[in-house]
Amino acid sequence: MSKKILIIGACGQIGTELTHKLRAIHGVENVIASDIRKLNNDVVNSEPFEVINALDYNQIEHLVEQYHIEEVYLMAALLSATAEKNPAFAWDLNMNSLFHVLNLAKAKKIKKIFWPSSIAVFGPTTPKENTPQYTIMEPSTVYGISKQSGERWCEYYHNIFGVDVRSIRYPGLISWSTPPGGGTTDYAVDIFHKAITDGKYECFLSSETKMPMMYMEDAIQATVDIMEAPTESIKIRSSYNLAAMSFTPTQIAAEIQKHIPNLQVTYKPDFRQKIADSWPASIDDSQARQDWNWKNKFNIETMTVEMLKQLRENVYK
Ligand code: AKB
Repeated sequence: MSKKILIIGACGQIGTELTHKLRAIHGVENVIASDIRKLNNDVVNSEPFEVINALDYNQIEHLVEQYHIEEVYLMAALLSATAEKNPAFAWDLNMNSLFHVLNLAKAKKIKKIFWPSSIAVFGPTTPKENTPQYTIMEPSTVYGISKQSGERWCEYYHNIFGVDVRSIRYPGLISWSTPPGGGTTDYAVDIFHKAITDGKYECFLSSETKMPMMYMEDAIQATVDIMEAPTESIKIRSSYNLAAMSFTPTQIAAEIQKHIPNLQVTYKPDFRQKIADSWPASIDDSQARQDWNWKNKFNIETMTVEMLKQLRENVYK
């Protein structure tokens, strides 16, 4: 019998593509998608889908028992920009959903957990270029503080209770099928949509703000790979640095202009500039490459070609 998997937050930017990928690998009936709301999309319509509140331990426990779940991917979270507007709720959601899942594993009701961390765990005092796996971490955002605390708890539950929890510090993720929501790196998705629909884009960050980014296909592959890796190769139980490319708004605009020469980009930084300024510009992910053979497939050129192709073929037909 194939193992049963529960994805919490399956309708979000990562959750949607992760659900498709895991269903392709394990079979649709073995991957239970869940979210706080029932959207009219493939993830929901292809079933199984359950409405669930990630803050309700009993609801999660009930689903785990009902479907004999072995693995949980906890993708529900408030991202950096939204979290700054609603700090108390962000802390509640980002921390307590994690505790619920960690406690289910501690009670031996599930066997394995995936929990996403972020480059937001780093802060203004962290070395900015080639940020090491182990370094100064003084996050200055609510989201970053929650991810940093979450990492500590993951490692603690692994060391003290033997919980098999695995995690990646995702950079900004670029995807065509589901929009991001409430992040600081979201401009790198918005710019593609606006390039196609309007031929112009007003960026909410300044032109030279360099941040680490990754195409969604790579991020999903990394997620599957870290979860499938043998236990002994997962040497870090807080969260792994992960990288693929780094660019500024000017650089991504120039890359898109190779295909849409008339694209015009203007810059009007808002409150998200301060968040971006506190994050690394590039990441050293050699530990993930060494421990579980992480390799990115996409760089800025190939990602741009793929984004424009997919958006034109599937979204703006
Ligand atoms: C955000 O911008 O908040 C996220 C992240 C880097 O974790 N995309």
